[in-house]
Amino acid sequence: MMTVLTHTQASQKVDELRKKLNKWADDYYAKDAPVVEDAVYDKTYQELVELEQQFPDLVTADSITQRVGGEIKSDLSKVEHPVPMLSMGDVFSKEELKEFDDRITKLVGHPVAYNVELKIDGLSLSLEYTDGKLTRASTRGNGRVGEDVTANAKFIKDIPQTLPEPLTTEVRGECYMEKETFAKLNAERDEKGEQVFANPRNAAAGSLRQLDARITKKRNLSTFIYTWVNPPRNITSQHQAIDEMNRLGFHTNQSGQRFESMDEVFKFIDEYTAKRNDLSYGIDGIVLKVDDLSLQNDLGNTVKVPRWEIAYKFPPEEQETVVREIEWTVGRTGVVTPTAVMDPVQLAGTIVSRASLHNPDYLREKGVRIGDTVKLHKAGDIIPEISSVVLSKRPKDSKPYEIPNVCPSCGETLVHLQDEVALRCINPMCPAQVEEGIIHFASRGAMNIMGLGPRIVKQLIDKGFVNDVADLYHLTSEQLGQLDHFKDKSITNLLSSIENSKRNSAELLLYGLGIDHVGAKAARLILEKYKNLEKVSQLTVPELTSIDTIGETIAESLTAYFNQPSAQKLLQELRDSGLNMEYLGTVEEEAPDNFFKEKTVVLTGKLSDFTRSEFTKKLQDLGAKVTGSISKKTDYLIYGADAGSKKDKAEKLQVPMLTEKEAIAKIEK
Ligand code: 1X8
Repeated sequence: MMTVLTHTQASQKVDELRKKLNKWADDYYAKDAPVVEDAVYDKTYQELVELEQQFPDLVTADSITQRVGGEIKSDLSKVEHPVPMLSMGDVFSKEELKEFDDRITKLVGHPVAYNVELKIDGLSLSLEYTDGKLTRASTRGNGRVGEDVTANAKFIKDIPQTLPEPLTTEVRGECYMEKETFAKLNAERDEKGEQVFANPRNAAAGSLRQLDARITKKRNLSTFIYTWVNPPRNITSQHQAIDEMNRLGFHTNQSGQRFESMDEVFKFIDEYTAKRNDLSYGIDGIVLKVDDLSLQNDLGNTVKVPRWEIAYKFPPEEQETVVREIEWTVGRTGVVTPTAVMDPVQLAGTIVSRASLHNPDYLREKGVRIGDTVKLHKAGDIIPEISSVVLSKRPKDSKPYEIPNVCPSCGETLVHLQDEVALRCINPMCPAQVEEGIIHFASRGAMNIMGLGPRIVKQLIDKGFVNDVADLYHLTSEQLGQLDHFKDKSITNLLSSIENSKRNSAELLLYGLGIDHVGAKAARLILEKYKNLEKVSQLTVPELTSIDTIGETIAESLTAYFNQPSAQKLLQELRDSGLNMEYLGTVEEEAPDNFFKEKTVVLTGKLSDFTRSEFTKKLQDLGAKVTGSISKKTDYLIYGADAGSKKDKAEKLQVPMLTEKEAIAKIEK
């Protein structure tokens, strides 16, 4: 459906689309951390292209449609590409692919042969050789200027460092990470509590674009080389170029084929649409290239992309399956969360049988019923999510799903607290909550009791040894000896880690109590000010909110918690067991000497080189205090474009001012 927009509406819409796309492109290119699926990006981009075609006067030079790839923002040095690295036009259906072929046939005057290759899901890489030696490797960047990754490329095993002949030449291809390597890397990162990569492409980008090439070395990257920028004269076709590059020692993909008819091309597409999950590397489509190099040359480029090649992109991965059950689990704070349990299906490389339904509102909105066939996809390529119910497949006898009104663990009535979408069990003795609460208490960041993980906690509760966190401090080696596979060494280790935890600074204990809204940071701020946990347990809301950044929500939750006699009793038991109640102070790492150290700084206006939060973080790391409003205490105002009232106020108060560029110069000095 096409809606007709007025010029004003179109202008607003164009602005809105550009804003979104710029943000996404930045997440994708500069931070290697996409927030939307490619399909969503592509669809939004297409919408912008169409609007700009409809209203050509709205096209601006800086529109994202006028750029090749993303802008680059990184610490790696920049290199100019002798021949620009163009991106490629893309289509999403066989019809559009047929139109591409019709266009080519018409331009050339007769049907042509295509070399059809797999589109590798990685990042483009250029390799330059001088007299047969690898002298430069670079990423695409914005197409004209890329990033220098020469040092990194030395650590990619399948890139030849020297060629068998002293050629001075440039080849291009895709740098990628094998699916298995990616899975291992993410498992390791998860284990260490590091953020996992969203997909193999981001892992490859994050591993290649490293100032410290030793990191690249550890990541086991691979390449497929598919373009010869300046092939010798005897090479006259793309398929020959691939064969010859392979002979020179480059890793080339052997699945490509030369076809003379579109029917064969479509068969190839069907074959790989079915096979793509079985490959050891990710592909996101098929590339069609006019095989004859002199025809390629005749066809040339449009402003943005070559006329002689096009990518067909696979539809986003989606699967149908049947919902068999909706399971409810109780979290530490009593929030009860529904999960759909489905017949297992293969989805984008893994077998999936569960998807979170988040909360009752979400469940109602999706309208999922037991027995429903649903469409499943992966959000951010990783998290299984139900896209929709296939209503045409709903069983005749199906009934609307009824949200439970009692806790699946303790049977108490569930409630909606004011303004919350979540459903909660508010029974503090609820076994599921107790279990989650103890796991949290022992976790890293809280009391950090090594060896007290979920499996052990469950057994301790099931055997009746532990009913609350105070009981942990009465455990005996005789009791621990009754746990599965628990031997002498584990027993002494666990007992000594429990013993050691008694000496923790009190903010860890406060955080460990798992009071709703009282996170690690709030706990630290509160103890920093009031020093003693027993004192904290007696504080009033106004006393708590007098602390900068402690708001009503936290203060009310904390006072409500300690107003319960059971909480006071627990605290007393913990003290009687010898737990430290004092704030022992955390050792803050001191920032090195620099211009902004211990200065109070305000940011205003539109920044161009960083986001507001990046810039704030940078300044904080240098020991500056970044605040929101100008006062006489402000040392500097840093301003970007279109700065408004804050700049006026700073002028009035004669607060020194720096432009964004000046501030960056001071940081970098
Ligand atoms: C990008 C890619 C190309 C090929 C494979 N994978 C890619 N990601 C290929 O030519 N076989 S070409 C290309 C581009 O020109 N931007």
